[in-house]
Amino acid sequence: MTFLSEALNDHPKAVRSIPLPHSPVFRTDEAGREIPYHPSPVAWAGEVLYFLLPDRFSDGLDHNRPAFDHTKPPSAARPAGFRWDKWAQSGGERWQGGTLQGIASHLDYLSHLGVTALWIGPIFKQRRHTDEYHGYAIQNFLEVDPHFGDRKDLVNLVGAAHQRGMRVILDVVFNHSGHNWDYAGNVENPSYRPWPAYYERGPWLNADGEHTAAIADDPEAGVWPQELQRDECYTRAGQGNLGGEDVDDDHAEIKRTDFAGAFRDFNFDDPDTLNDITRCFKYWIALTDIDGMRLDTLKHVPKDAARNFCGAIKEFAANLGKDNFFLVGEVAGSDASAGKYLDALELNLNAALDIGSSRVVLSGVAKGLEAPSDYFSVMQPWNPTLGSHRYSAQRHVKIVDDHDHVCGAKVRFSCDASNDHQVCAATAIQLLTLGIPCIYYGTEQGFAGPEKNERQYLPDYGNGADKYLRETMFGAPHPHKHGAQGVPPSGDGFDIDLPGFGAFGTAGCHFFNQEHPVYRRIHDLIAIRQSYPTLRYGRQYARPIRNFGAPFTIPGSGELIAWSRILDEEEMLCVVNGHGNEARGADILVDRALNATPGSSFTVVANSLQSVQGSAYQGAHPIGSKLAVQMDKASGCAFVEIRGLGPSEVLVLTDKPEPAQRLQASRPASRQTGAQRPMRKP
Ligand SMILES: [Ca+2]
Repeated sequence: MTFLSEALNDHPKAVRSIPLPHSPVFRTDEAGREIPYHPSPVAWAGEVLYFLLPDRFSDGLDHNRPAFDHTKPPSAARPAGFRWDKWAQSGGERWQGGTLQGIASHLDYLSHLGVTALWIGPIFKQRRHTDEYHGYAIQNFLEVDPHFGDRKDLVNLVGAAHQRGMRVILDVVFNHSGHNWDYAGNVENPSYRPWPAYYERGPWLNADGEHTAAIADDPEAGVWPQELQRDECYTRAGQGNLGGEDVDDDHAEIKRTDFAGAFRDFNFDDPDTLNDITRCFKYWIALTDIDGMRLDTLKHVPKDAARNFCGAIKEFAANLGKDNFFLVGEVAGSDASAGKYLDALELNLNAALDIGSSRVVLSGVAKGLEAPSDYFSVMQPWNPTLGSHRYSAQRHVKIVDDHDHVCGAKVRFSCDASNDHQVCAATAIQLLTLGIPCIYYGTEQGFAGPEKNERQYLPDYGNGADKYLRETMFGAPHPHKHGAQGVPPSGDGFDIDLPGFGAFGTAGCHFFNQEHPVYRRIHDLIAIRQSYPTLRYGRQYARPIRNFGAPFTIPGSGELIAWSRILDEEEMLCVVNGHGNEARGADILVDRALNATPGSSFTVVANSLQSVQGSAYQGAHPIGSKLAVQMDKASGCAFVEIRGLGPSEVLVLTDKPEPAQRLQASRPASRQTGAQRPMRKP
């Protein structure tokens, strides 16, 4: 018997008594053959991540609903009697109904887009009486939340993803638990007590959120597994300030405070607590065969505890045959804090999410509001010496949008964008510069948020509410009822007084449209990234441009954004029009040493407008066209002439045009069968 077959139907109450495997055998098939755990990729720098919130992605029933027609105003897709305030209430306060089976039902949609790894928001069990649809308030660390399905659904989802060449990264929380108890005197959030002071724990919360002295054997009361029911597991320092940058002090307020929402901080001065919580997450690796984890709120975990957690997880995974198990950390607040954790945890942590100022700068550059040099200077420290690009390319997961926007306004990139595909300019920078790209669900459908004239009905719009980053893809007609009344399977009722939280203020229509112009552009940009190692592993150089014979310089905002990736003897030139309303052109500097031979040229291998228009494309620089490398006699610079690139459009060129078969040969077999629109060849 394998661990999987024994554990799938078990509901453990204690984590120490689970006989975790140390064998690389995941399961045995019907014939008794041993099937190994899924191996790790050689390099995560070659992956394309896609982040989704399981409550907001799909309930598996969207094939029964109409697709949203993006060529018509969203008002055409609003149910009768629609009210913005009720739509906003639905999005902020209710589970919408997404499931693990729903995610599985759209793996082909994701595979066709080019996604190679799914990052799934937390799927662990939340308190029944609350509506913590985001999943970051765990009540039972060894159960799947019933809103999402069960552990068999999760195992099946990971297996189905692996069959398509996709990996799965689970979002895990080990800084805190949910709001599972109150402080002595029935106080929910006492003010912060600095180290070493703390409070006494008060009553547990039962299934209805009422106080109870004992958990007894009630799986809905308090917290599970039982090892986490000891008082010493919790810091019990009350509610303090989550901000500040004293990330080096393991007893600083930002490490010890409960998290917003009365989520109780774990006390890692107690070594058993770290061992027990680590073992909970080893269990999920063994059970589900996942490929990596995204570590929530890592900045609030002491660095020693974080290093030990990551080391223990990596050792456990390596024993199962996952020798490059992926761990990416959320270190909120600043790029400097993220760098400190990367340095302190060394190779126990693969990467940090770029959610600090670099995310905001990337958006500004892509919208033509900031100079390209602002973004390339963010990456400059990654590339101080030849070879450091290899380090940087795998240590940063790049974000355009996510579910939190801990820095910047809490609205998606496409909100107030200049055109319907401007997000592709940002995604191109994300996909084609150093680092691991991560696309947030809905980006490929141009999710934006309510229009200006609609925001008057949304009193908390732009006011720090996360919900406007968390619309549903699947078009729930209605959300679940509040609390326990809405928990499947016994209380799977829907609240017909509220509309579902569909994108653009809609309900009842889905957004899985593979012909959407943003989806088609991103599809082709991912395909070109995956076809050329140079775009994944090459060195990176911001490229100066010039117009009308002026000196070459890195331009200001709203001009062409250009950079080269160089791998061995190949140079690839990436060009994005940073202007959202006007076409742009320029001479762009290229590498003279690589392209000095008379007759050298660059060949266009991706053209984002052609991705949408196909054979009808009549614009400049079609795929397959060549640009001669020219020499500027005065400066000695080599350059190419780019002209007439449309607003927010993207070009990719190479000086080593390859035989067409290279594009197919470099793509996994499963991707070829999933692709409905063949890659256009140079
Ligand atoms: Ca903490």
